[in-house]
Amino acid sequence: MTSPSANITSVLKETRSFPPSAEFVANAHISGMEAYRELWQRSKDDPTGFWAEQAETLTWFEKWHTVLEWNEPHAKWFVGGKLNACYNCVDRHVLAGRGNQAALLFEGEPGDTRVLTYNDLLREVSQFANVLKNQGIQAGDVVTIYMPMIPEAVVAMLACARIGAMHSVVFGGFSAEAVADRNNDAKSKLIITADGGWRRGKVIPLKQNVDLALSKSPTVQTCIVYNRCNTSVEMVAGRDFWWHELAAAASTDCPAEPFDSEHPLFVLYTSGSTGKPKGILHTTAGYLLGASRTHHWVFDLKPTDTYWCTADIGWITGHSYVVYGPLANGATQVIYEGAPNQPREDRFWEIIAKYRVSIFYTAPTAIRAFIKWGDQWPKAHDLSSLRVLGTVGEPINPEAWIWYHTLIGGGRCPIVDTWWQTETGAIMIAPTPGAIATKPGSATMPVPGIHAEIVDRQGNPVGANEGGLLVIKHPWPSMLRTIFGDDARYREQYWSQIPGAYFTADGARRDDDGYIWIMGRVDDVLNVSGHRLSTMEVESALVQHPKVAEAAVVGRPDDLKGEAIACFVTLVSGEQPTEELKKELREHVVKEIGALARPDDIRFAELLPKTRSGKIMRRLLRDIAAGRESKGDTTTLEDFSVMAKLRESDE
Ligand code: 6R9
Repeated sequence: MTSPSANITSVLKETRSFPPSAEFVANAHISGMEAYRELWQRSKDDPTGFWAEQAETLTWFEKWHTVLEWNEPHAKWFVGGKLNACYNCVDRHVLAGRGNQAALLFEGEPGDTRVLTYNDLLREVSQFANVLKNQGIQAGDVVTIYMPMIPEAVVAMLACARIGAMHSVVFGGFSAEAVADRNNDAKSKLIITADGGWRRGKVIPLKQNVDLALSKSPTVQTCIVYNRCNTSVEMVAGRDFWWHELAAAASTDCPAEPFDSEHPLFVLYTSGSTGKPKGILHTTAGYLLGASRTHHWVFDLKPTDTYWCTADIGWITGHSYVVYGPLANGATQVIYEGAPNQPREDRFWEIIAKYRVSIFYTAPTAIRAFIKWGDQWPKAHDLSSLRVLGTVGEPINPEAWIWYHTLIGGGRCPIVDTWWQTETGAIMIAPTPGAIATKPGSATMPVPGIHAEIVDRQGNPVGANEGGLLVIKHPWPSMLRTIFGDDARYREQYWSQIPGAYFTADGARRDDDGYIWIMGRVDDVLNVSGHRLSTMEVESALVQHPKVAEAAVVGRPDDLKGEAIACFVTLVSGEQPTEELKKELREHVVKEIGALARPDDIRFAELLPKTRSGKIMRRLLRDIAAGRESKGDTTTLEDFSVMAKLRESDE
């Protein structure tokens, strides 16, 4: 881990403040600052009492007897309770007479559309749950989902939840190697995919990747393929089955079974500071409660809203704010399959106008791309239906915030900048928009139930405006329960760094008004276009190439992506540094991890800067990659000429 101060420099002084309109406040679920403070204080004074009240918003088959059993670092929430996450997301809305309400308004990239009501969702999910059962899937089994953003991806997740199987969703942009690694780590039994998915007018060949992955995934016995693009794929007899054929033979009746509150709901892999992604494990009741309550508070969802979160279900944002949060709350939401610039740069604005979207949730990296594409695109559309805008995934720079506020929000929509992590399961720090005035670039204050602090390495709170480490002081329902198959790593990474607190690995500061400003990771995790990627993952992909001796990977500031991937590579003796080889190495990383990890810069070096004890001095490499002078201490550097040579080796 680097020291926090290495990452936490140049803090922008941003003083503008944007209070919600009186009308917004009057109609908000949490209306006014007093109401927020009262609710938050109540949650701090009596966390279990507070969460027990909140848990009444879920539908239980059996009520819990103990709200929280906490044996640090292991939490059990709502012990003794029984429920079904899928029932909460689907059945209960149908039973309440809302079966004809649209749940999913699907827009495919080529322009095809479908509407699934809650009735439709119940039928499709029940039928597919029976398909899984017919393939021998039981409660506790792991099922991999590697699909495009189509309604069947949501159906597949909910079908797993219905029968108590854990899903492990792998983002469609990951490579076959990455799919195989995740299959093997989770010991997945079955994989659900599609022939392909549409992206920028082309078909991403998902099934082809699965074929490669399955040659290295001995635990996976079955593959179910949804026909999305009508492309020809190879079907292995006895292993591969068409979704539509299995579904046609399955009953649509599959009652939701009761599961314990702590029954595992899913595992989702994310990058940590080592080369091996971590399987973050979430369980049923606490996760569902966190996702649904934060969705209610932060997006201020009303029955009249049309909600759209642009995240892919391959990320935690897709899990919590496309599937579990909005569906538990009975939302009507848009899901869109493809790229924001297909066929043109106004696809998102066209969709917002077409469906009269009122709540829109996206990432700063997308906003920066929209800015680059030009104001004419949003200006050509009627965006007057919007009333709340959200961002997630990385810090949003004030310029992008103001553009979003003005061009997209017409100056009237609160922007909820939501800070959270795969591990936290749900939004932790964000404005409740009818209460907290927003400031561009600040995620503002913790949501009710969350006790966030900024501390030094010893765990002592730091003063106002001092940079420190962001920690969470009390367990919360949607927190990860462990790292799948590696509880020691769970304890070590999250609960051993700072005494008595969950360590987020983010730096932050609090200003004089008590607003929290997130300052980025303090570990070796990159944030590339809002995607988490560990420098070690890219390094280990590079050194797997036979011509590479050693590699060091660092982040370089990038206007569009937030961070770009800069690689320093030394070659085995006898190999020549050529442009061809750079290309080859880029493709090699794409093959090992996926296109999202494609290196931006590759520099060949004779040597990497190391300390006398042999540690690569990444801080210096970061300076070189960014084209900066190195200001910090270089006295521990073993060989000074290395730096001069590296500076000459410009990309
Ligand atoms: C939800 C999600 C988590 C990391 C997190 C932090 C960064 C997320 C942010 C933000 C500043 C925000 N991050 N939201 N930084 N402001 N609003 O993104 O989960 O993929 O696990 O990434 O992303 O560094 O630690 P995940």
